[in-house]
Amino acid sequence: MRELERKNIRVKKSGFERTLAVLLIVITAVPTYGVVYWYETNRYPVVGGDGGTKEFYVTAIMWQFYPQNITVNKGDHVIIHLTSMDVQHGLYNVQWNLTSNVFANETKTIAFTADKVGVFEYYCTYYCGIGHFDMKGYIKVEDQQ
Ligand SMILES: [Cu+2]
Repeated sequence: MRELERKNIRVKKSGFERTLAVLLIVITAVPTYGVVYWYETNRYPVVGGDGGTKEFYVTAIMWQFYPQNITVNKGDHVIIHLTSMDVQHGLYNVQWNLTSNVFANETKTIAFTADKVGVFEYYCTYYCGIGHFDMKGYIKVEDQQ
């Protein structure tokens, strides 16, 4: 091969080789992305709280909340510190009437008692770009009984 290159002879790659190269990239990239995405949206960074208190940091960034899912137990006092990484974002949840509004690099804290069991959605209330209407997060409240 090197000998051929030195003699300035072009080694042609077949279409099959190119297809194989692209396929290998796809085969390795897709699961990597999947694992990273799953990890980022499913870890529960409980940063504090003892007994009946659970405390979370939630980051709003175009156009997602990280972590997207948080899990608590019924009866927990939940504290959420919401931070925006880029532009203005809002937060609204109908079950506990949670409202918040954060500018870039601002953090605000909301708190409530998780007195209902189920999966509850909250969403961004401030138009922040094309993905705004899909910007949602979920609070899962589990019954301990
Ligand atoms: Cu938004």
